[in-house]
Formats: sequence, C-alpha cells, structure tokens
Amino acid sequence: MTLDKKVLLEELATPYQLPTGAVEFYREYGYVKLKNVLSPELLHYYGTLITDLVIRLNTLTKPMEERTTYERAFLQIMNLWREDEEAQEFVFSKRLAQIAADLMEVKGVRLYHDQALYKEPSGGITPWHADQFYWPLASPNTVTVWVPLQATPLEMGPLAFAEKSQSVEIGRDLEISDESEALMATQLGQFRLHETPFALGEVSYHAGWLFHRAGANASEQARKVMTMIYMDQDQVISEPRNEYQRADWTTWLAGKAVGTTPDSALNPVLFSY
Ligand SMILES: O=C(O)CCC(=O)C(=O)O
Repeated sequence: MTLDKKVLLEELATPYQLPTGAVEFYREYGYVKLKNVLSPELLHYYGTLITDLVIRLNTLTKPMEERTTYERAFLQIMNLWREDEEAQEFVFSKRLAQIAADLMEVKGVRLYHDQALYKEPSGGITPWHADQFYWPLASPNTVTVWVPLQATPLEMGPLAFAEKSQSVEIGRDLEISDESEALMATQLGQFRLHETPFALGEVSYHAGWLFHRAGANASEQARKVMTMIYMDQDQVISEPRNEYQRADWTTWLAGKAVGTTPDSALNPVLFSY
C-alpha cells in the first residue's frame, strides 16, 4: 500500500466535526449541506475508480431522445461495494456513516444500498420525489448522503430540497415521474426551495421522506455523484406497499421477514457507538 492510499483510508475513517446547529437544522429542515467533508485528493482517487465502474457496468446506452424521463435523469449503478474492493472502502467510510448516525440521532447505521448517479451532458431533470416511497422500512430514520465527485454549479443539476417537506404526508404514493414533477411542483409551493451549487468536498444528507429534485445538466461534463443510503441500525422491515418496495425487499434486504431488522450480509452496520 502506498503512503498516499493510507492517508486516504485514514481520512475515510476520521470523524467529522459537525458544525454547531447541524443536527437541529437536519431535524427541522430534513436535509443539511456540509462543507469540506472529503478532500479533493480523496474525491479524485475514488471518483476515478467509481467512474471506471460506472462505464464498465452501465447498460443504458440508448440515445437521450428515446429515453423516459427517469432514464434521462441519470445513469444509475447500484451496490458498487459488491463489485470492487476499493469502492467498498469508500462506501464503508466510517466518517460518512457517523455523520448519518449523528444527524438521525441514532446509535448506529446500516447500509441500505449505495448508488452512483451520473447525469450525462444533456441529461434531463430529476423529478421531485421522496425516496422512502421505494423502501419497505417502518421508521422514517433513513438518510442519503449525496457526494458530488466534482464541484457542481447550478448548470450541472445539483440536488435541491423542498425544506421541511419530510413531515407532510403528501405525494407519498408517487414514483419518480413526470407526474411527480407536475404534482409536486404545485403542491410543494408551500415549502422554500433550497437550490445552491456544491463546492468540491461539500456533501448533503437528506431524509428519506424529504422531497428533492435536480435540474438538467446543461454543462459539457457529466455530473458525477456517489450516494449511500443509511438506515437506523434498528430499522424494521415493513410489508411492501407497492411493486417497487416488493422489488427492493428482495434485492436490497435479502427478502428478510417483515417485522425483523434488516441484518443480512447485504445491510452491514457501518458505524455504531
Ligand atoms: O442525483 C440526482 O439527480 C438525484 C439523487 C436522488 O434523488 C437521491 O440521491 O435520493
């Protein structure tokens, strides 16, 4: 192992000092953006290998004009940690997992799954949606870290949030679609939109029931993003409520019994106090 790699591994394991008020902000607003979480060197190293994996594993090659709205939004490659040992180092970062536990104010977190989300040049919008629509999980204690692998100006489609929308029970039966975009664009008028660029090293954490979207990528470069979805280590599997939850149940939770903790090898505890 080279010295540099050791430094990167140390960084992935080193606790991050949350700024004062971050936990309270997350609790109230349903998301938080945090600066200087990962160094440019680390993002360059793992970004390069994640991009190689995305290129190798991607199967969505049809032209933009033939794609659905969902397909235009991004290339989506899931559970990279099971494909590559170095991707696993990144996904299993204790630094990122501890932040998730601290924000949710829980003792520890498990991985639900990871995913790379690459919005290609000319890629379309990511419609308004709330992630937990897709997950057969009983408690709202779920959170996604969204890690841009480059600085992300507005023209690339940074993630944007409907502040405080995690606590209203509207649109919770909507998949990501033109319909969710149209309906939520009007319904979410009551919430303030937070849409700002991400500096290199900045990441966001958003709650499973928080509505969020992203603009189109009008730049000439891919908007490269890696994400990890965490759940409370004591999360409980609920009866699937739609076809997506049924598919997620078998794919990401190993089909473990409803009412039990998702503790199969697919959902390791990544950080616990
Ligand atoms: O990257 C995007 O455009 C959308 C990401 C998203 O919806 C998520 O990570 O939950």
